Amino acid sequence: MTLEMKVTSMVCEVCAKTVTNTIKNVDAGSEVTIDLSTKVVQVETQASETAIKEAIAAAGHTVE
Ligand SMILES: [Cu+2]
Repeated sequence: MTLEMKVTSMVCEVCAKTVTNTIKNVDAGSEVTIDLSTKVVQVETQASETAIKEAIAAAGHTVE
């Protein structure tokens, strides 16, 4: 399924990379697309939205 969420704390490429790696730690087969200008993160994954949001929050980012 495709999930879409906003990670409002991302400000640069390093943040985007952190978020991407965090999501891939939850589901290595996921596809992550990040638009830094809108802070929208799209994830094609088998993992649950809750699991991904919790992992992003645990990495120190703010997810809506
Ligand atoms: Cu950053």
